[in-house]
Amino acid sequence: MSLIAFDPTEHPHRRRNALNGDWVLVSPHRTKRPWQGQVEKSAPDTRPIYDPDCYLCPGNARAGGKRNPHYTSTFVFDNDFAALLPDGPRGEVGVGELFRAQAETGVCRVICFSPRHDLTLPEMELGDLRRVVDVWAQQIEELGGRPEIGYVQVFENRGAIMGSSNPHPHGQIWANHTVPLEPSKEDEQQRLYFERHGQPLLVDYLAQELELSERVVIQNRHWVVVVPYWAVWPFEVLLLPRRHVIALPDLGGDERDALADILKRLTTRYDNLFETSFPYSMGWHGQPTDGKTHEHWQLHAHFYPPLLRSAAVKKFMVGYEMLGMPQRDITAEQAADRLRQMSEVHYKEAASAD
Ligand code: H2U
Ligand code: ZN
Repeated sequence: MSLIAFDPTEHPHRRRNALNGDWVLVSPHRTKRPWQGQVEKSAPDTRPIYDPDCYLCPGNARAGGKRNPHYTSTFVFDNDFAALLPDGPRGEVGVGELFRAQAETGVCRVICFSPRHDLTLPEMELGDLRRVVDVWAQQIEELGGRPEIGYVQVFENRGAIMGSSNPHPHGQIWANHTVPLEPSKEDEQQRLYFERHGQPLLVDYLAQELELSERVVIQNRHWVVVVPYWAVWPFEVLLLPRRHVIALPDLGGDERDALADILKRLTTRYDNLFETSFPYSMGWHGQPTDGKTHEHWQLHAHFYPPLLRSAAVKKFMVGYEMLGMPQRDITAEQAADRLRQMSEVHYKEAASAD
């Protein structure tokens, strides 16, 4: 046994994700090792306002053959290559205990955030971002209101390295009968915490993060962005409402405006980090849509960006992470500090003002 006191800024340790019960290995000493990899500059982003070959631009034909309307704001359509189908049979087959399968049904949709092919969330106007928030809420309400839909997952894949098929600003919705793995793990942890403390886990968590303030990145009147204590991805963040909100459709008008503001500020900081269109997968988690009220739930969004040191250096979940557990070198506190130092003027705008 070492006689030196444990210092989480120096010594390898593991942190527990209170929200899903997983653990992450943190190795702060490794950020001191020299980096000799190549640092590449990303190619400048020179997309046109309208691309005649884009499947998502207004008026264009999609891959499935249908044609988009000449939309001027947001546009939602059923995914032409949906992973879930609405009218399937229900049932379970099992050959003994080891070979089980359950039929799954659902709906997949695509949301175009803007008719403009060249924009990304940080480059959109606040009023247009507010419309995206309203569409998210309206879709969760509509799909979640169906008796056969138990969970509505809203998400965005941004950037080719996250598997986004198209640079046109868009997100997705997958709504299915059962609650998917990640929200169901969060449901369990939040339920257990609520049973023990009579308070939602994330409401208590945010109060403590605000008090400590070392992992808080930005905040406004209704929202706070933190790098969670248990972050796995280098610049992962959790976006939380200040008030107890169970589901996104419950947000009031002023909360939605404030959400547009914090989304723009966060994604601008992300882009400024490596002067690149910062890739990530983001998504919303709120209560299941089984018609019951789940008081233990607190609405939140996760942002999982893979970039580590530059536009070219990505974190991969390989080796020990696949076989053992996730691991990070830069600590959550260091990442929050880097994000706090970023400007809220988008680098492209700053360059054009020069
Ligand atoms: P991603 O960029 O996150 O992969 O989302 C794009 C989705 O859009 C993808 O699921 C769908 C793909 O199936 N899509 C259509 O439904 N129609 C098209 O014409 C192109 C892409
Ligand atoms: Zn387009």
